[in-house]
Amino acid sequence: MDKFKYNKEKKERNLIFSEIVDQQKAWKNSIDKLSNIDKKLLDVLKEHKNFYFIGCGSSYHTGLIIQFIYDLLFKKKSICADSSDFLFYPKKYTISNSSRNVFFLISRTGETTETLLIMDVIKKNKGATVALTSIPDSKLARECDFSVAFMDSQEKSITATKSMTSITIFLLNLIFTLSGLTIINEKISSSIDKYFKDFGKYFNMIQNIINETNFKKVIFLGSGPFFGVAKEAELKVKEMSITNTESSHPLEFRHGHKSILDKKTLVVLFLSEAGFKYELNSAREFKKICSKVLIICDNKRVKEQKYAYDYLIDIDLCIDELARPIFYILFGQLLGYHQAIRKGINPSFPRNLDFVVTF
Ligand code: F1P
Repeated sequence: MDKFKYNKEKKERNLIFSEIVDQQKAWKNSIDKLSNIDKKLLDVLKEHKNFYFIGCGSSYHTGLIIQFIYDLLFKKKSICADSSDFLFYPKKYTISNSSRNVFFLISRTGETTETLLIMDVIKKNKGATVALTSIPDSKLARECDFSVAFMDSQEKSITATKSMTSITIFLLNLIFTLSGLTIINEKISSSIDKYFKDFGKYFNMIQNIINETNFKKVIFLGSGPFFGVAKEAELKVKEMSITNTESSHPLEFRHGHKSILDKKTLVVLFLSEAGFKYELNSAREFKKICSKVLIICDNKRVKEQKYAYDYLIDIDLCIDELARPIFYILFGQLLGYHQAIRKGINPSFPRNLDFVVTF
């Protein structure tokens, strides 16, 4: 069978479906990793002066989410870069030459060329390197000072799903621990089973949305910590279903970009608390331009704002805004999955892509 084609008749569940469902177990194992972290690494992390989050593709999006939350909680600047930009412009990104720098190098495969190449650049700086990868014997894991391996998040699909969210939830827990907000970690852990109990509901809701309209474009909007979620959803739907996607901050999208909206466009808003009122008003505008609007939120007040959406998913966890991003990422994965199935494309093996991105 042509691995790029999805055989609807067989109604087989392809690889990536099981990897998406596996996230419930993988997230718990990820959180456990933090409680069993190498004592030497924990001391380095506690004594850190500057954090750097560097990676490519979905791994870069993890860095965007974590950087925003870290900077807000610690009231200081961390650095997030995609590996190629750090490689070409290291001076722009290295904020200080301190032995207390910590470079988190994020790579599901641990073999991505540009992420490996920056090791030489980083060695010219002081500081510790930490590999976050699903492959424990990868080149990156071998070359870094420390390595955290998310082995049960190893994937066979080219499209990264559970590997990205497992690393993200680990870093989220780490940041909340270092900032003394362990109560948020407890809420995250206690929410996982409740959240995945609704997986079937979410799976069917997204399937119905995708089957109702033959969307030609999907726009993902998110402010603050949700911008990285929007970028990840943009990539997942693009690579899984070969559909045109974009990501933006919600109000920024009104500055010219909204010209592309039409009846065949789905706008997905990952709603924040900070921008609540204005983001809903923007959604209302996009709905008026006859695009379909899906709002993902964790806020009961949204339901009555019927002018702002066509579809609403309230994850109903009543969780701190800074913990929500990890619970929003699934919806980009499910949109990509169902859009691919609708188009007869196998979401596990997108065309043009390789599992390991090397030169
Ligand atoms: C992983 C990655 C994925 C992306 C695509 C290509 O790179 O970029 O994030 O979705 O599947 O590979 P890495 O994390 O292994 O460096």
